Amino acid sequence: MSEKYLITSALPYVNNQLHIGHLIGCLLPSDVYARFCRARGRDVLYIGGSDEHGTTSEIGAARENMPVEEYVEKYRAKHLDAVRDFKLSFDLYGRTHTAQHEKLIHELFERLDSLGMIEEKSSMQPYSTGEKKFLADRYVIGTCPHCGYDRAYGNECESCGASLDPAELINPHSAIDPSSPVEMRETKHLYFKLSKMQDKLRAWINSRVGWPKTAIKIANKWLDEGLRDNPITRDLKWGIPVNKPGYEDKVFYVWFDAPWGYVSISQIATPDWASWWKNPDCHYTQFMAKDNVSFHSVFFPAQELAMDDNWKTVDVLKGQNFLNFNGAKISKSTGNGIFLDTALEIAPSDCWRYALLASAPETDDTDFTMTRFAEIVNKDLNGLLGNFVSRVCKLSNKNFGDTVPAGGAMDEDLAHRINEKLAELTGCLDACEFRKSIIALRDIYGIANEYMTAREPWALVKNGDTAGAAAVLNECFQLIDLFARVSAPIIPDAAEKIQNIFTGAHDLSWPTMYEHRIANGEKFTVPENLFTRIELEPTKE
Ligand code: B3M
Ligand code: ZN
Repeated sequence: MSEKYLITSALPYVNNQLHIGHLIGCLLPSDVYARFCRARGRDVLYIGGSDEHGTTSEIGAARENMPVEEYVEKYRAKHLDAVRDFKLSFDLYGRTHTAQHEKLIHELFERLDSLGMIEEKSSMQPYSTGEKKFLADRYVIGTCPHCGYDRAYGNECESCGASLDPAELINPHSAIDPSSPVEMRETKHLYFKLSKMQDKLRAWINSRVGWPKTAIKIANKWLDEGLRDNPITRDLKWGIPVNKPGYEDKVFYVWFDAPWGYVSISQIATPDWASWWKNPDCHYTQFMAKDNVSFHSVFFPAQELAMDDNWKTVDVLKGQNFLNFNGAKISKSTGNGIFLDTALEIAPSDCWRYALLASAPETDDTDFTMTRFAEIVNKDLNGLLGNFVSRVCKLSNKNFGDTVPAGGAMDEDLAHRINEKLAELTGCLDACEFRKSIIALRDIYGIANEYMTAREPWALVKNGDTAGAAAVLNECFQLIDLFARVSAPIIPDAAEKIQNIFTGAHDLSWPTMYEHRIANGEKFTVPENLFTRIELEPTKE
């Protein structure tokens, strides 16, 4: 039986158009890894979807003056377009507002409650006297006591970055109804007894390998500060109703339900879901941006471990740093960044996939610019890959017709150099180190180009060494076949086009060694250019 690989990508909130930060933060690395694992014959379950609950949906819907359900549908449709257009190969791109998800959350809550892991506590919470209801922290607006900014939220000030408690705000009022003042009143909430999980979680974290430094640091910071019980209910209407008497007006906190979306979406994706989720031998990798790391490294596994029901916890957590654009944060409200609905007007998805992976913010926050984008596409994809394929096919077609010219034994020196890089590329993809993977992939393209430049098949033809020219071109066709296989996880469209050059059926399985698979005399077609150069207008630079 082949090995089981569970791969999840963080579930983006459906409150905005996705941008290149989402793509490189979780969607793209997870897709490349899933494709790579499948190409190696692993049994993959690759899950993503929309995070539909939480205040961001409720506030967004109020802002656009539409019912939350409609608002969620509107943005989910845009996200689904991006999933299709950027060739994200999810087994299911699901959602959290489903009956299945609600059923699961209710069962899990009951389980935690029965184990004594849930506690009811009273606390002072912001209450809108005009609207006569409790407000989530994010719904309270007032003046920041630290910097004086008058539109600070109850949980944080976006001007000075201070994290706030709503009771600290000066002149607090409701975000929805600014005429309504807010005061602190007593109310009860349910808490998950996270503090009880301190030792178990510490041991669990210490047993993880292959996490990026940033992710380990975040998890350890929480543990070092001492885990505190945290409230898992909220005074909201939109969300999963709390299945406990006395909590009819409340819903579960979005971060209590969202990570379990990976499970409920898996349950909808396949009746066989437990062979990943309840299987200790399954290998589980999660992808997310660093602001999601604490929830995935502390809160979610703490719940899983607390239940003691053999839930699969994450083996490798890949938390990316942030991608900036032109030196500033990507943001819909400031308009800074490239959004996925318009990115394809600039270049096809393969170009974004490759250039973003080459710029993956794996060790630090990274700046991305259009100049950088154009340079990468023009040099690597158009130059090293596209031109090579095109030159080999054209030169061969001109001198030998539409069949692959006869070759002989594999060039040993070439094979040695290629195999070295192939091992490097395989190791990097296995470790989900995407920037390094792109360097190794580019090196493979580069070695092939050097080979052709050194052997000069056009000069051999000219000098009458037809057999010599044929042998070199044959080797180049074998390299083209290799390109398709090793490029497929990263640039799937181009890989498919390259594969279609040949009339024989050659799978895109991951190669362990460079091999000759293309038969002498196999028919081929000269493809259209695989890539076009990106010429930037001066204003876009
Ligand atoms: N929706 C945060 C975000 O969109 C959150 C991730 C949930 S993953 C289970 O960045
Ligand atoms: Zn402030």
